[in-house]
Amino acid sequence: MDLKPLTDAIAKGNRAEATKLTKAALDAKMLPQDIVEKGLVPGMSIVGEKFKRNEAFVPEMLIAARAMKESMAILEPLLVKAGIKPKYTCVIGTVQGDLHDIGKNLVAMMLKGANLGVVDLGTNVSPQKFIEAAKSSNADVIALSALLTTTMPSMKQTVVAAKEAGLKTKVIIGGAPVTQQFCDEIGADGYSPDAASAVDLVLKLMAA
Ligand code: B1M
Repeated sequence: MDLKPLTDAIAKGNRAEATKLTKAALDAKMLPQDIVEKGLVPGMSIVGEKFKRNEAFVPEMLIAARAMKESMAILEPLLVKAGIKPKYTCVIGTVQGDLHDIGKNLVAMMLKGANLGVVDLGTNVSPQKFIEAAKSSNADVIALSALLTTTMPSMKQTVVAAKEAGLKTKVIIGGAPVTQQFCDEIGADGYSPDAASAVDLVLKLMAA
């Protein structure tokens, strides 16, 4: 079965069509992991690329992510049954003292859209909580979001805590006041300016 119409349905955020085509792909005996990798993920990539070029905005991403979520709800039990897990896991959260979560949620959605495992710790997350979650989920990446200049120091504290804990987990950072220069200053492993680029960054770090 050609998965291009499913990819297009995700990119357009057409939930009903995406659900129908996901079921049709299963009826056609396609493997759930192939439906995810070759049907759903490319749809989110299309939206992500448009977002980077300012051709799509937050609402379009939210709508596409919702369509992806509904298709994933059909596929997830089958993936679990088959013992298939995402290749990489990211722990994500907004740093201590900071309650902004709209950007962080977008990043989490794009990571899920790329079929990465996501442990979302929410907002106001202490360095210790990031480290504990990274250990318990055996995470490959810790992704930190901050929207306040006053909470950016918590990013540094988390980078230091990860090093002190001897974690091999990569720490990446983002959020409106965060820059590549700040990333270099605090010794984080990477910075991304937007949600779609966060996926590219994780995949680049994992490939290295
Ligand atoms: Co607040 N707020 N806010 N706020 N708020 C800002 C951030 C502010 C710039 C407004 C201003 O003064 N012009 C200012 C910060 C100034 C500064 O420090 N530089 C500010 C302030 C001061 C405050 C309070 C202190 C206000 C007060 O109480 N006096 C207070 C702090 C509360 C707290 O956190 N402790 C506060 C509260 C709030 C609300 C609760 C009312 C609400 C948050 C609701 C929520 O998130 N659930 C809120 C909002 C909505 C904003 C603005 C208006 C919008 C933020 C937003 O969601 N942007 C914001 C002003 C503005 O930006 N215009 C402002 C949309 C979002 C999609 O963008 O989060 O940047 P963003 O995410 C992007 C990228 O940055 C990137 O990807 C996303 C998508 O591309 N990204 C990552 C984000 N995280 C990433 C992580 C990564 C990678 C990329 O990991 C690797």
